[in-house]
Amino acid sequence: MTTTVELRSRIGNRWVTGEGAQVQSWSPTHPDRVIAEGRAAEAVDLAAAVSAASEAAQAWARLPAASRGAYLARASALLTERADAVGSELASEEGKTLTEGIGEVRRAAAILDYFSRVGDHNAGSVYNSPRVGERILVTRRPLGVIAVVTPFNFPIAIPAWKIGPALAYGNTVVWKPAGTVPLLAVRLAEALVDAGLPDGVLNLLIGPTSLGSELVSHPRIDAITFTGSTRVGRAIAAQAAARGVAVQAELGGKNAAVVLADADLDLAVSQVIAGAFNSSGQKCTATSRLIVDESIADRFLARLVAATDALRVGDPLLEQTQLGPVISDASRQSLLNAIDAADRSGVKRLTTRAPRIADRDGHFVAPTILDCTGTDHEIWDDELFGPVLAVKRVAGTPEAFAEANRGEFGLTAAVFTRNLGEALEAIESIDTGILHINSESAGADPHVPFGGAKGSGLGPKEQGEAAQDFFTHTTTVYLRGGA
Ligand code: UN1
Repeated sequence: MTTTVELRSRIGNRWVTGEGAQVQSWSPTHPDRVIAEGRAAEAVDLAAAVSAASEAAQAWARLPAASRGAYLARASALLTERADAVGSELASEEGKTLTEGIGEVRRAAAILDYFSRVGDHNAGSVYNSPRVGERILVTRRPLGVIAVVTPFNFPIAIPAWKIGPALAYGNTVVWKPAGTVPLLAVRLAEALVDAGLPDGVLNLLIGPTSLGSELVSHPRIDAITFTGSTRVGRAIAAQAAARGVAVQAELGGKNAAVVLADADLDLAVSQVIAGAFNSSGQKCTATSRLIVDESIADRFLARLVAATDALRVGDPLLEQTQLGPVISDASRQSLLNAIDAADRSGVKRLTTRAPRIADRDGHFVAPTILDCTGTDHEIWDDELFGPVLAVKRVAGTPEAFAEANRGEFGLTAAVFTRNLGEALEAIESIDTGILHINSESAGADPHVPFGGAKGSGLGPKEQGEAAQDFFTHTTTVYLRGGA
């Protein structure tokens, strides 16, 4: 991409140039290249956006759900039409490969398509009454104005799975996307605006992190949906609890892949590589810990390491590239520092390529596998958010599952086995929001719940029917005839 795109916020019925400082997004591949620029929204813009969302809320809530869904269906069709162009912008701005970028735009379209049809789903329930001539209905109402705060790593899919259900269930939205990926936010908002969404129903604020903090503490916000770090999510939740505002927070992960003695090793190699290194490991669902039975560890790790050393790292827009850069220089530095610190304390690097790729400007980190067996280094427990896989060898299934349960997180896990009994035991003993048996730890379908256990999440899960639990509240109606 050679031309710089102009960034604007969406407030009420207008695309506006913000009142704040100049902001840019930069290519993580060519860090001197500006992808998009404009002026940040400021306090006055935020106030205008919240007012616009409040004013639009009642009429939007009263529209038939099918009519609300029709806007989402049109936006989904527009995104599908634009998938190649927007996917390429995604790869340029965020750094995941072109295939992943286009795939993510299509995924966002599929998510909006799913939520376009929830008007046909169950909208409540009916109970018998202990009294004559009465029924009890449990109906659903929207919450009002939702603050949506989203991370950089899925710049269009995560916003789609928050904004889609927020709107489908009758809420209006003020959205603050990550400062590193504003262009993709504009592209999703454009699809919804071009679909004819009524004014004020979706508002987008381009700007720095501080703007997100102001948004979530605004007194006219009725609920907050957030994806990001456990630290920030808990701070938002604590503050929101003091004001009685509901929070849905998708937080960190340190997800294990467990390869048991009887696993299909070819399958496990390919799935662990996908889980650990797709999107350069920048997924809260990425495989960042590998727990492998010692009886097959040498064989398995030899294959895994060879395949990892062969991954092609480079410009995400080139077809042959399998791993792009990480999002920023700060992220690259902190990954390299963590690897160095592990190195110094006896953790063994199994991959042969040096993690630091010195001959390129971009924020590249080579995919790296570290053997932590017999050590107690924090790299086993801390979320790094990059292409780094920590390994431990264990003796048997109980030790493997105990190790998978270790630590503060519980977002996803993957278990590789051909034994149904072991698979059932995994379901019983691993405390996680998502469990994959014989597939990689990342990925999520729109029609089923997504979210974590333990420190990985707060509040109702996302997507599927679970989204209704967060984006609506119930009204219990004791219904009698008037006579
Ligand atoms: C996926 O695994 O495809 O931030 C989605 C994240 C998650 C989404 C993961 N909330 O990485």
